[in-house]
Amino acid sequence: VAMINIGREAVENNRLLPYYQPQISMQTGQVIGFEALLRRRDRSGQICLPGTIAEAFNDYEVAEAIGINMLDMVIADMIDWRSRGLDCGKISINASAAEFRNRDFIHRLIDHTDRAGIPRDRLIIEVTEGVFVGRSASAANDMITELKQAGFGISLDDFGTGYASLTHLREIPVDALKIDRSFIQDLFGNSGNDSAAIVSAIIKLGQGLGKTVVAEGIETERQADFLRQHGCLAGQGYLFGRPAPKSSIDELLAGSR
Ligand code: G
Ligand code: G
Ligand code: NA
Ligand code: MN
Repeated sequence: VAMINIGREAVENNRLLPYYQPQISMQTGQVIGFEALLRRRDRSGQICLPGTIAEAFNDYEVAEAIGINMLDMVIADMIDWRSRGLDCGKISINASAAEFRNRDFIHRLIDHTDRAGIPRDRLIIEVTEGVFVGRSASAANDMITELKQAGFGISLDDFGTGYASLTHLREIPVDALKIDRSFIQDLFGNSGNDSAAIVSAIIKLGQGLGKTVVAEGIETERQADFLRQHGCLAGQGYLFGRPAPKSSIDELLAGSR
């Protein structure tokens, strides 16, 4: 009996969709882009809790199918925004380890963006360190280098929670570091002094390396103030906007035009 994979089922029934969360310039408060985040509808059309599809990524074939589906939808949305004269800025998409095992990934990205007439630097590929672990690590390094050479942006997600991240910073051409939200959320919490030291060090590290630093999971003005004072230029989090469906983003973009 074939195992039912909730991800495959969702792809086949067109029940996946991207939500978009704004990324903000911490200096001006302006939207500089969005992160596309995968969401799933249940049979009744309700949006399921994020995370209820996480285990689908354990099956590499399904993970790849989800990635293809997601890219199709995000590109279609970018085409629609452009056709309506709405500037969505840079769009970040999350890549899974499965996609890095297969060179179809880079071909697909180039094909989709070029056919849509979207400048490649409008798309940022977010990778976690999971991509660099295991047998295909050096292949993943090579593919990131190629993605960068092709003109796409590269962002290191959940920075600070993986391991050997500093080595990766020397080996792969990363444009941006995203400080993991656990550090931001603890800034004034139980080990706030430690988190503050870590956050300010990551910001300095990014500055020294000439990389954009994005703080994620910002929920309070107090956290935002700390980050601004320490020179963090970009932020993302509920304080600025929750992940939202395209229709809401349309309104946001039309309102700020
Ligand atoms: O918003 P949410 O709780 O669903 O995000 C949970 C995790 O899933 C995050 O780590 C995020 O990076 C990841 N994620 C969200 N969307 C995608 C996607 O389209 N592809 C992949 N591979 N991961 C995603
Ligand atoms: O790993 P990644 O950074 O892609 O994870 C993104 C996840 O973080 C998504 O599930 C998104 O819904 C969630 N998220 C975004 N902003 C906030 C926030 O301010 N607080 C919390 N708790 N989660 C957030
Ligand atoms: Na991400
Ligand atoms: Mn993250």
